[in-house]
Amino acid sequence: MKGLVVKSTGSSYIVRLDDGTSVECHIKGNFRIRGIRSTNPVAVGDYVEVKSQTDGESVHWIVEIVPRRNYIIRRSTNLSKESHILAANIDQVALIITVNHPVTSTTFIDRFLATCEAYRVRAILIFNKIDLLTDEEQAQLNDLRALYESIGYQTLSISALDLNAEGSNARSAINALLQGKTTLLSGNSGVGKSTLLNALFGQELTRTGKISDAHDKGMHTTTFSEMYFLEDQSYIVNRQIVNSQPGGAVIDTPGIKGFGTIDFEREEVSHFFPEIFKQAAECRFGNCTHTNEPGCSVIEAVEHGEIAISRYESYLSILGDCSESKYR
Ligand SMILES: Nc1nc2c(ncn2[C@@H]2O[C@H](COP(=O)(O)OP(=O)(O)OP(=O)(O)O)[C@@H](O)[C@H]2O)c(=O)[nH]1
Ligand SMILES: [Mg+2]
Ligand SMILES: [Zn+2]
Repeated sequence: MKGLVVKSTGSSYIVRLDDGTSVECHIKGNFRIRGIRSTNPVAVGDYVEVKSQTDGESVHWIVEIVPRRNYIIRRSTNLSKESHILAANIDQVALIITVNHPVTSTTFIDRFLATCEAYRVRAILIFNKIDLLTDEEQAQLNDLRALYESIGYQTLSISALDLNAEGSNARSAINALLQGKTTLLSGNSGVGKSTLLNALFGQELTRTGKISDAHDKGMHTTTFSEMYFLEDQSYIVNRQIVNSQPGGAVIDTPGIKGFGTIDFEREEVSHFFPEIFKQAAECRFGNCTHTNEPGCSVIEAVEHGEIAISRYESYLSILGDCSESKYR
């Protein structure tokens, strides 16, 4: 029977079968997918074929993965050869970012976004914990939002803790983003992914953790990936149903540290930075790497402030990965 992988702990998987029941499944040791070398051959969001052995104690095995519509994959660190599939068959990624407590670096954001571009998955930037911002951090947030909006990414700022408070516009903005879609929540540890999930559902579906006092970092509270289903929502105003929205699904995942890009060719990295790609059309040489070529129009745009330095530095850091992997 076929079913949807809704939870992955690394050693076992919960699959929601097409008949509505859920079973815990394992995979055989030699189960590998051609072409992808990852620590987890099966990911949340995968649609799979399950074989069950039911005489005596029942045992369930995932024996096949239905070809994926898409997936997002990352390397745990730049030097690691191991890669990890964050989720499969998703409509979009909501990257949760905090300007502080903890600090999300622009390198991390840009590596994540470049990966989404590479796998052609839409990414939305959700800046969380705005209730904690100092004036200076608020200004930083405004700059970041303006930067990413100018490149074409949708951004939102919220306080997950106050999401359901009276007068919060964030709730309806988030509902609109999520309805009818499968959304992967990702970001550094401690940015509030699980807090947002709980707020969306109005109950403690999953554990949240403290930020460490010493390092102002999250403590990797969520250790597995799980998909949660939003119910169809109907609002009743004056005894009339005014809006009926199709449900959607949200996948909470463990926080991640570095974001190593994988399998990018040097020549294609600029394709994953939309504003650099656009500018690159003006370069004199077709094979310009935009690193030190005289008269490079990308470098000029950086010098004139038309391309953000932080974005250009992220671009260079990914190019660095590419040459590193050649020598390994
Ligand atoms: N002040 C404030 N605190 C928040 C907000 N959102 C989350 N937090 C706090 O941040 C801490 C970490 O939140 P989590 O939801 O566990 O973070 P996470 O992203 O799921 O972390 P991992 O599971 O480790 O990846 C908790 O103490 C939350 O209460 C917010 O909007 N404002
Ligand atoms: Mg969490
Ligand atoms: Zn160039």
